[in-house]
Amino acid sequence: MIFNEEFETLPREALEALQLKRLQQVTGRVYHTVGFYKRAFDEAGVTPDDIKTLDDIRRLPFTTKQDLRDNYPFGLFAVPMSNIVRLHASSGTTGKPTVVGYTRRDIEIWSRLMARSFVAAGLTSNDIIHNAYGYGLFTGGLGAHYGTEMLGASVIPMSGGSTKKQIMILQDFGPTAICCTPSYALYLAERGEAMGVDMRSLKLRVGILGAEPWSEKMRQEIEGRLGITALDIYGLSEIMGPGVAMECAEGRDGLHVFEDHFIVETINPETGENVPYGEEGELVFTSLTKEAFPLIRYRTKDISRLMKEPCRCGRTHVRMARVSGRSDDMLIIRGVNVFPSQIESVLLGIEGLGPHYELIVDREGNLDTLEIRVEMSEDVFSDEIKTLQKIERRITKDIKDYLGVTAKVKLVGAGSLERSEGKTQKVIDKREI
Ligand code: DLL
Repeated sequence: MIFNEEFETLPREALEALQLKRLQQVTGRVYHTVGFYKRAFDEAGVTPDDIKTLDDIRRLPFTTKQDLRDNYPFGLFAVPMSNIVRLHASSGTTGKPTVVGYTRRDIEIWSRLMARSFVAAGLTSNDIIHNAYGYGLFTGGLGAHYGTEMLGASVIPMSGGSTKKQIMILQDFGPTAICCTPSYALYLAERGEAMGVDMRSLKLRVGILGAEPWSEKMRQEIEGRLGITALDIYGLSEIMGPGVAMECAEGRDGLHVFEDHFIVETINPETGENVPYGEEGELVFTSLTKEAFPLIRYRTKDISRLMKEPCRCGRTHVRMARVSGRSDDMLIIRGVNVFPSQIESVLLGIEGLGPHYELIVDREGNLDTLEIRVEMSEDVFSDEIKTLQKIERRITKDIKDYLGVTAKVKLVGAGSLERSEGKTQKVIDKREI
C-alpha cells in the first residue's frame, strides 16, 4: 500500500526535476535568511544561482553538528520565533544539546511522512498503534504520535518505561502495531515471557522499530518471539525526526528515503568526496521542504549504502541499507544518544577525578548497560569506602541528570586503567547487534 501514490512512485526524471526545483528554493531561502549559510556559501564561492543541476549540490558546503553547536540554540533557524510551534532536541557532542524547531507546516509534513511510513509497513486507519518511543525532547514519541493521528489510526501514547504496564496494555487494548527501539521490543518479549504471557498470541502484527542500529539476527529474534513483522525506520532530529526513511513491508530490503523531501548522498567520511551508489559511505542529507530549520548537506556520521535498483513495492525512491555503524564515537544506549565527550564534561565538573576514564558498554538480557571506570587523581585517592561511594553516587546522579542514562560507576586508583600509546582506550563496546 502507498500513502502518497503521486509522490512515492514518481518516475525518476520527474522526481529529480521536483528535487532540483526544491533545492533551488531552499538554497535561496537559507542564503537570504540564515547568516551562517550566507557566510558558508560565500566562503565556498557558490550562490543559489549556481544550482543548475542536481549534481551542483556537490558545490555546496557541508553542515556539521559542530556548526549546530556554534549556533546554539536557535542561530540556524530560518524563520522568526513567532512562526515556530515546536522545539525538540538531541544529544550534542558535549554539554549542550542540538536544538531543532518546526513551523506548523513542518509538523504537518512530518506527520504525513510518518503516516507514509506506517502505510509502507502495511498499516491503515483500522490499526491501533502502541507508541513506546519516548515522549519529550526526543522526536520519536511525538513524531509517531502525530503520524498515527494523520493516518487516522488510534494511538496509545505509552512513551518509554513501566514495562509491566506496557505488557498489560498490550494484552488488554490489543494494539496491532508497536513503535519502539528494537532492543526494547526484545526486552518486552523477555519480560512478557517471564510474566507467563504468551507474547506471540497478542494482536500485534507489525513493529516499526528504529532509533538505534540493529541486525537481521535481531529482526529474526523479534519476529519469532513477538510473532510480528519487524520493519526498520530511520531518522534524526536534525533532519526532521523519525520518518526520513522507512523499510516497506513488500521489499524488506533497505529503507526508502523520502526523496521528494530530502536529498540523500553518501560520502567518504575522510575526504568528503561522494561515493558511488552501492558503496558504503557516510549519509548526508539536505532537507528540501523544511521551513524552520532547513539543513544543507548535513553530515549524519551514519554509515550506510544507497541502492538504486527498483523495489518490488513500486516506490521509486532510493533505498538505504540498514545503518551499519557510525564514523564518530557516538553510542546509543537504550535508545539515548551519548557521546563519550559528554560523559567527559560531566566528569570534569567533579573534583578529585583524574583525566582517565573508560566506558564499558554491554548488554544484559536485552538491555544495554553502561559502566564508567574513572581514575581518582593521585592526591585525592582515598581508601575510605564511604568517600569513594559518595563520589560514585555523585557521578551516577550527574550522568543521569545531564545525559538521561543510568550508569554503574567504579572509581579506580590513579594509573590503573590500561594505556595504549599513553592514552586510555575510552570505549569498550561488547554488544553484538
Ligand atoms: O533517533 C529519531 C528516530 C526516532 C528514528 C524513532 C527512528 C525512530 P535522534 O535522537 O536525533 O533521532 O538520533 C538520530 O539515531 O543519526 C542514527 O545514528 C540513529 N538511528 C536512528 N534510526 C536508526 C535506525 C532519532 N533505524 C540517530 N538504524 C541517527 C540505525 C538509527 N540507527
